[in-house]
Amino acid sequence: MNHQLENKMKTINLALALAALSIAPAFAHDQHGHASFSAGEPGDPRKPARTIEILMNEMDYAPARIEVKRGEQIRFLLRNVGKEEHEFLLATTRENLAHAEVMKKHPHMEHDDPNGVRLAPSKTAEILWKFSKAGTFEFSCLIPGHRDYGMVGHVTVN
Ligand SMILES: [Cu+2]
Repeated sequence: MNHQLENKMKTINLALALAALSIAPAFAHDQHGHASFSAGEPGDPRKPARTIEILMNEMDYAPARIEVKRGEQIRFLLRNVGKEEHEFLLATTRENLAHAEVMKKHPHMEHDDPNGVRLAPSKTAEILWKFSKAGTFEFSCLIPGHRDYGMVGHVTVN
């Protein structure tokens, strides 16, 4: 390899390393030390919540589209009715796609963040979430391949 090409390769490797570092984690901490999330915040169990049941299967969610009002709390009742493990990760599309790249390298990453869960077949879980931000968010399964096959749903917050 000539010197010029070698230097070019080094630059590319550095750029890739920096890109990997800039991938946002599922949540970050703000200046007060509180976790902050892209799709709102964990719900308050003392406050009212609307329950929405979501079935997870190969390879989709039902329903795959929901609408909520800004500030509304939703109790997601998640049921894996499929034959494989599936996830429900609530975030922005951008964050989920970045997370999916990480999961290609670490497909068995465990999730027990407040905004997501991984469920074995026939298991159920609940996620209480407050949609404090307006916008369009998504829930998806980031087990390699699943999102591309259709495991993505959308939440519109008005
Ligand atoms: Cu899945």
